[in-house]
Amino acid sequence: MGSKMKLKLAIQKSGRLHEDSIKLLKECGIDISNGANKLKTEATNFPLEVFFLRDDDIPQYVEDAVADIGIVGENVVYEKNKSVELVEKLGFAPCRLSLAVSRGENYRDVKYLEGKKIATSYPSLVQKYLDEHKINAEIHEISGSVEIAPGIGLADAICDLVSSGSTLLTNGLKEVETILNSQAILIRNKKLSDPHQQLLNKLLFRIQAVKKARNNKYVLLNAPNDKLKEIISLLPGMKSPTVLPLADEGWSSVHSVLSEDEFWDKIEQLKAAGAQGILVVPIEKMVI
Ligand code: PRT
Ligand code: ZN
Repeated sequence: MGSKMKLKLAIQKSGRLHEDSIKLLKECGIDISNGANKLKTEATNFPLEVFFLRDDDIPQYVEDAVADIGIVGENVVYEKNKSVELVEKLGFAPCRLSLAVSRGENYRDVKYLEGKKIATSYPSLVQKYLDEHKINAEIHEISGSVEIAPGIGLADAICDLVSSGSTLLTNGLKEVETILNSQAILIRNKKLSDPHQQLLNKLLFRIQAVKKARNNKYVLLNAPNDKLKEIISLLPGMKSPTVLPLADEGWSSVHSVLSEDEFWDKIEQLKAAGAQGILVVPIEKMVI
């Protein structure tokens, strides 16, 4: 307790989640020195201690309260099935856990898998999926290079993470079922003390502001006054758009915020409605 109390965060030591985890902390205004071979480090401006671990070990560490919170892929959390709580989806490292078979196979539905051999690093998620679909198949657990298993006769199908799909493609495989959609998430120990929970709330407030900012853009445009009403009706803004008169009479400058998913549609509509000189600027933080 007191001023020395720190929140302990576990992140991946190296790999696909490492950089984005560090970047997120940075965008939350938290400075950590990231020494290459360090096991742990401390933030200089937030009561946070950061542990660098293999991603597979993070759920266990958080369950055991060696770390209070952790950043890890959903796929790992659900495969390990540890007793931890999801705090927040973080939006990076998106991928899916999918079943794939050789491209030449005549695959119709999951019944294809009955009596077959499936190679995977995710035996428990695959077993759960098979049980749900009442399929009996043999799971062959391997820790890496799962995608070569069908080609060398080790298995009839595989279940592995896919993002672009190019690994499947180059190995002559086709994706046939998705069993889980995954992204990086923040997890927490189930029994955090009140002071730890308060620190987590503080961190979470920042993370949410960063996430919102990433999903939104600040838009500035010029509008002829006779089209102003139509243009404003296209813009959501935080409350409502800001409208300022331009030196050029008959024109106004309009400022607003647009979310990433509706962005291109809106820009087209704004142009069609007579908007000119449209500027789009990234937002650093967004607190609503
Ligand atoms: O050393 P450590 O155990 O910590 O790391 P790791 O090697 O186990 O994990 P790492 O760094 O490879 O991945 C960490 C996390 O990133 C995973 O648990 C996922 O949550 C997430 N992630 C996102 C991915 C991918 N995308 C991904 N494409 N993890 C792995 N892949 C692999 C996949 O296994 C396959 O080999 O990439 C290949 C497929 O990619 P595409 O683009 O060809 O489809
Ligand atoms: Zn791992």
